[in-house]
Amino acid sequence: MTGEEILAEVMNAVIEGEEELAEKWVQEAINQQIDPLEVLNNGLTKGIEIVGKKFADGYYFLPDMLLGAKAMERGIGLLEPLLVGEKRKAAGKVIMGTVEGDLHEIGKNIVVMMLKTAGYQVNDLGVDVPAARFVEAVRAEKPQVVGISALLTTTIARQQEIIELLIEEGLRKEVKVIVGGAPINQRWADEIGADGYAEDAMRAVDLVRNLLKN
Ligand code: B1M
Repeated sequence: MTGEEILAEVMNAVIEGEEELAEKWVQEAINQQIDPLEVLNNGLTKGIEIVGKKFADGYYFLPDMLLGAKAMERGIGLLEPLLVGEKRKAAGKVIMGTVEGDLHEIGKNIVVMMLKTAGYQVNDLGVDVPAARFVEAVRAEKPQVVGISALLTTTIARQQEIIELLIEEGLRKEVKVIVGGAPINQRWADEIGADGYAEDAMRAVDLVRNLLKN
């Protein structure tokens, strides 16, 4: 089997929501020494994007989306140790979470994983995180960066709420704020006064690196 065929099987396992097949084919990709990032981007992520499209088009329902997410998470579980590698001295501290009312975590988890790979210490607050919890974590843990993920057009306003609360509490100058998630763009980031926006996990790492240089 070629690498491309294996990646297609990984993608199909996510589309079909087959956790065990996702594990089988990701393991096969690892055995064939396919770059783990390629398995993530051209196998698992491609699959979940198609799941999202089928949902938007009315062919898939919520349980199908959930099964796709579970298959993707199983695959990521196998890739994570290969991507994160050994622990190094922390390059900086980042707090990350998905906003209140939003349960989407796969993208945020990938950003967390990539930041750890790049040597950052990351405290992942999880999903459905209230603004006050972000602010409390900034106060208590003094990170250099706080990352806020949102995947729903109905929850992106929460990113702004967190920035406003940081201002109110006198903490805004203490921390850089980055935002991301499928509905987010640079214009929104500028509008709410974030320090940066990243379209994907690799760019999020570059963004953090650049912000901490200045
Ligand atoms: Co939902 N969902 N979902 N969902 N879901 C979307 C987002 C949607 C676009 C599907 C669609 O209609 N096509 C749609 C949102 C529409 C909108 O608001 N515009 C949607 C909807 C409507 C919903 C529900 C409301 C459905 C319902 O109940 N009727 C519901 C909401 C629940 C809630 O949150 N309160 C819901 C539920 C779910 C599941 C729970 C079933 C599941 C999530 C499971 C989980 O996360 N454990 C789910 C899934 C899987 C999806 C899709 C299919 C995939 C999301 C994903 O994981 N993508 C999604 C469709 C899609 O996005 N194409 C969809 C893969 C991931 C790698 O990409 O998350 O974009 P992404 O992350 C990227 C970048 O965005 C970026 O880097 C990541 C990696 O490269 N990034 C950052 C993300 N965060 C960042 C932070 C940063 C920087 C970069 O700095 C801080």
